[in-house]
Amino acid sequence: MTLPSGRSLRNPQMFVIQVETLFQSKECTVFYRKTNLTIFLLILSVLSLAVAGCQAPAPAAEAPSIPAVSFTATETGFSGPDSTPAGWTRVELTNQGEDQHQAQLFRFLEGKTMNDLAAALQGELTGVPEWLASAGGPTGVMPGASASTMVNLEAGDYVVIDVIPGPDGIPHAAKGLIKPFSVTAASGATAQAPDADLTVELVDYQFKISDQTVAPGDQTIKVVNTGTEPHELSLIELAPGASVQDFLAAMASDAPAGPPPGMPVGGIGAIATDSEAYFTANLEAGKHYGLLCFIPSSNADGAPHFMMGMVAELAVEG
Ligand SMILES: [Cu+2]
Repeated sequence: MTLPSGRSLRNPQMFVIQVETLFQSKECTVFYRKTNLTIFLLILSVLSLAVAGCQAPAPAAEAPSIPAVSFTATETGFSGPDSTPAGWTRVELTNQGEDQHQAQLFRFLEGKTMNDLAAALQGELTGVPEWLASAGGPTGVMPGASASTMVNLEAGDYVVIDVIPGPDGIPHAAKGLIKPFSVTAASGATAQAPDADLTVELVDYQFKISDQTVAPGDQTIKVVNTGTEPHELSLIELAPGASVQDFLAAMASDAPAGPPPGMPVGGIGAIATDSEAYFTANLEAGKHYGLLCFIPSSNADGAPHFMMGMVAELAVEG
């Protein structure tokens, strides 16, 4: 047993912490926190205890950081990996196209496949089919931008899809933004969920926000679906003085021409009932943001949830 090479003893407390992580046993560490004068002897005694067979359990492996899978969208398709191991995963989307894009993940249930999805997309969809589990992913990613979300992926067969309509009203999926993806069983320790600065609960049909105001800067937002339908959170940076209702009015088909008073700045695609996901938003001081859910409701002939009340606003301090 030797001291780790290159370690200085000028900061004994620091070294003790390192020793503690080497020998994670309460019996072995209980005498550590002594004064500087005795520290060296203590370290020696601890090391000799360890050499003498102190039954330290194997050090608890530090939870690994969240691994990333990165997709790139153009107007004709997605590029990116074909699979990833299960567990908490940072799903990133870089938009190299000319229109707004998303990378929505769905897991196939009931043995359904890409062929079933292709057939369903030919018909009139009034909601997410029950054989697709909504698994989140970045949404509302503008040209030239990137966004990431953190989702806890279960093993299975997935599709990465962009159902946002283009300027011609045709969903991007029909232009090629649809890609099979698989999640394999995890081997070894998996990452833990991140810490959140703000929690947004998705219910039928409302956003419940843990705080009505939030600090500026990078904020990690936890999104939990406690409703009975899949829900999403599309984050809109509102123009100064504009409300989220002003933004919605400008999106209506009979609205006067001109840019809407707000811009999508990310969020998280649809997640299933009783699931949670996270995304990081860079919020500007003093600005207001709109929260919208565009998911069509199977209970209302496909009416988007924002028309049923899934609209909220968040103010940033400063
Ligand atoms: Cu919704």
